[in-house]
Amino acid sequence: MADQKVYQASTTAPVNIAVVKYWGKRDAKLNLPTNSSVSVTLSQADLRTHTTAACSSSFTEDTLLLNSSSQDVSGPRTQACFRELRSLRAALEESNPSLPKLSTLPLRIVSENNFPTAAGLASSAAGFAALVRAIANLYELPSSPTDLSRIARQGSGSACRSLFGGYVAWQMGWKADGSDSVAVEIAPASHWPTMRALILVVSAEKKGVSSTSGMQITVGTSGLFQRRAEIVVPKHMAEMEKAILEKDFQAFGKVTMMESNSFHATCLDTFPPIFYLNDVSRAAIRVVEDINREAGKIIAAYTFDAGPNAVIYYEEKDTEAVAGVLNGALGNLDGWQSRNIKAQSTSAL
Ligand code: 2P0
Repeated sequence: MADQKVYQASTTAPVNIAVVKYWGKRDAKLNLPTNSSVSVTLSQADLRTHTTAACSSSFTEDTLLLNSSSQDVSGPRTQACFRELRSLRAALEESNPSLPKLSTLPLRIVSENNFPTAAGLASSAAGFAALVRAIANLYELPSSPTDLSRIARQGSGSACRSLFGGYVAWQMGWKADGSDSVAVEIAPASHWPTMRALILVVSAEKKGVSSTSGMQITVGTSGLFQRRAEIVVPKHMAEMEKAILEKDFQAFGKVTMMESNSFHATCLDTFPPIFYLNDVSRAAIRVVEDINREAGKIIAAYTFDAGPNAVIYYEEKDTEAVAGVLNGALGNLDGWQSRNIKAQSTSAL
């Protein structure tokens, strides 16, 4: 009788929120971006995907269960991740014939998010990062997080940044095969332990225009976009890395807000225009501006992704002046808090 043993490994990957935004692909198949980006990883205590990867000759086909619901694995992104990881395992098996032949066995992937779906957070980043690392652990691959980021990027661009905690850069790279388009750590979360994030849930509805299609319409139609990719982002990348290394919140906050504004300006400059911010989002921006005016310096920084929900960064010492005021102005705390880079959720609906 054939070996029907079930081999398995588990891991977690965190949610990341970009402070220099990825928007635009130069190669849609390999998910190669038109600009580099930087993200802050939120604490895994409350915001992470937990994934178990198993393989066995007793399984009949590759399967993926996300929050107990069966997902299609036949798409090119998931297939690219499976293919790359299997080929790395096959190379290991070839060089060490005593290893079990896992590379040919069907995979069973089970994933759970521990953050409320209602938070409206994009989960594809944590999802693909956890999927790739769980299979790499199952296959006992000697790959570094940066090696794995090259694979996770093919699942979803922003996923490459969730292979690290803390402050992470995705270097766009220049090569056509994408081998240099990888994530690297700028600093671990412990480098700036007082950083906090507040998530304002403006709407938990699914976004109207997906990131994948929205960014390609921007690339094809926006005149602002080219200037952003060639001039604005390289400047913001340098300023952001310096601000993080120097723990300079003034600089960090200014670049974070200008980046968000630049990204949403190119969305508006897309034809037809893409509107991700709504009236509540704009109200949140005004409250942050009031907070900073009152403080006489930048103590709060907003950023918005491909949807109306706000993420507000601030330092722990300013919790009352930032989170307290925002909660008072925009709604009731509905919250979850986490440890390192704290996340609180509040509903502004
Ligand atoms: C980011 N976003 O840097 C930017 C900011 C949204 C706005 O990465 O097509 O879901 O899977 O590579 O990674 C959303 O894009 O797109 C995103 P795909 P992804 O976080």
